[in-house]
Amino acid sequence: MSILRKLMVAAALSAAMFATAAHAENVKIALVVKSLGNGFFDAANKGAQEAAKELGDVEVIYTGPTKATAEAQIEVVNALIAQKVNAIAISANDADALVPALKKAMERGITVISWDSGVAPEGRQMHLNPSDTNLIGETIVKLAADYLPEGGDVAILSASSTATNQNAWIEAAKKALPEKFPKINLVATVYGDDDSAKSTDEAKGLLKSYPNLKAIIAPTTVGVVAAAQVVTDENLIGKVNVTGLALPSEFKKFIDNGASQAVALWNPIDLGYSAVYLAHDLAVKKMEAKPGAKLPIGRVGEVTLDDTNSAPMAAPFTFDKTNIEEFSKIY
Ligand code: RAM
Repeated sequence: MSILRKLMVAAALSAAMFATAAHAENVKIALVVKSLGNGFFDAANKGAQEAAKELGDVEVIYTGPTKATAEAQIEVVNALIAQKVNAIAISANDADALVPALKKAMERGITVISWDSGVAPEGRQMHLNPSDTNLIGETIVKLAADYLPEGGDVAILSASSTATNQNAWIEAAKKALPEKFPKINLVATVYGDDDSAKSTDEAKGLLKSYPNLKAIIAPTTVGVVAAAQVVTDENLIGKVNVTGLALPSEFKKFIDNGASQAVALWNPIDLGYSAVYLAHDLAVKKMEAKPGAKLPIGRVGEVTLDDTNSAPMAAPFTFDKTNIEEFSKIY
């Protein structure tokens, strides 16, 4: 072999080795959730892992604190910065408190998006809403109103008092009440922090304080299960209807026993899938998140960013006794 040829072979070999090494270096995307141990986020992680497989060069790090607080999430974000992940996709426990830590991440070249529960625009490149905020707000009240033809007192059992998503939905619900549901009387809003024990206590408190309560609306998959269990245990089935946003696999038994007539939710697997897809495209393909931008989300379709760089994924579905069985097998 001539010297030139030897050199060429060596160059080709080292290029091939370099290519393999580069390929082995996966893009690390952290899917940061409000808290671990929540079935909704576990379902989102399923979709996230699916997106990682499909994209091929992605490793999804599923992480979050044990309690749904902003302070605990800040620690998680700082650890991810130290770990030099490529992207952070966060469902935030507070719109503002996370901003400094996420800004630091962006300054270090980390792509940051929020999904499910948003961060203020200065702390992220874009936000993926599950569905249109006004539509969710209206849906959760309608779910109660549909079964209260005479109207009556209802209360909201939310997640944490700083949760961006629940606060936005509650605000939208309150806006819809006087005009679209004038016979529905919202008597209280309480917070169970997406913690089963606290949500149970808060649901019990509502039933004690408001003996005429006709419905509990819980726009959280953790709170809605706790409230339905309390209504079941206190023999109030038929008197108090529990509704809100629920994961069919966790909630089917309460549709079956009559503690609830109907609940709603979007597909959480698709939401986790879409969040990873977007984080990947911004980090790797260098797509730009700007108002009007159309960004693909794989098999789920496409989103168009509004002037706050936010976009909804899809409309929520309603689950009742006719279809919850089928959905409970999926998520
Ligand atoms: C809980 C969380 C999550 C919310 C769902 C509906 O699991 O609060 O953020 O989107 O409920």
